[in-house]
Amino acid sequence: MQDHAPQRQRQGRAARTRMVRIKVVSLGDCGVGKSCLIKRYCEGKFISKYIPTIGVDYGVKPVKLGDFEASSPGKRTVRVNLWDMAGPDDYLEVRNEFYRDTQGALLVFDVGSRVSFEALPRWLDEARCCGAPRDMVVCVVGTKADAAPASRRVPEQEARDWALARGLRYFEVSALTGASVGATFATLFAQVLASTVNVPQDAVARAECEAELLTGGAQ
Ligand SMILES: Nc1nc2c(ncn2[C@@H]2O[C@H](COP(=O)(O)OP(=O)(O)OP(=O)(O)O)[C@@H](O)[C@H]2O)c(=O)[nH]1
Ligand SMILES: [Mg+2]
Repeated sequence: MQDHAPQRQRQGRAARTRMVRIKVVSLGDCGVGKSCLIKRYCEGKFISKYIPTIGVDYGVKPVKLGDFEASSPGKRTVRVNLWDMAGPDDYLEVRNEFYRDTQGALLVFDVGSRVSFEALPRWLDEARCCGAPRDMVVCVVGTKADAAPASRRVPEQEARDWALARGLRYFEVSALTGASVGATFATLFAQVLASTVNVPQDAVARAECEAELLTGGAQ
């Protein structure tokens, strides 16, 4: 059947059908660096002053990833909806509203805080109890990797083993220097896309090695 809709309308419709949206949350104790990690990725900035998140912050980010390139004609656009959750217990009721339909999670601790590492199982439990899907992709992230070795409280190998034992990927990052921030997000997004919209595995592999695949602000 012939489509009589004006061209602009048809283009808008086509763009919408090519659009893929994914929902990602950040989890972890207060002060571990969730907001700084997201800010570094989205804006390429680092804020040294601690500004606790009140409840939850929201941002949306177009990304390009292998065959899924933002705004390029004929290719599919990925829009990532990022929900940055506050760590304190007081905000459980707020976080509770955001776990459903979540496809990806950054499970964050500070490599200089043993307590924040030991809290990780509780964060996974909270996500599951609050309705996060069973197949939600989780990346474990150790932050503040720039800190002096003497202040480290969680050896990298221990964190890597903890993640591996649960079938999860582990990244050690610094929002201060930007180290591994792009690769972390690229891997998470690629794994979510691979599990939800059949992105070829080679796109996942490329994303894992090439942080440059991401658009603006990524390091
Ligand atoms: N050196 C260093 N400091 C960091 C890094 N990431 C975060 N910080 C500092 O850690 C503090 C807390 O960072 P936030 O990102 O606000 O922590 P959060 O996890 O969002 O905390 P809540 O919102 O309270 O749950 C801030 O003073 C940051 O500057 C990092 O990679 N390196
Ligand atoms: Mg925060």
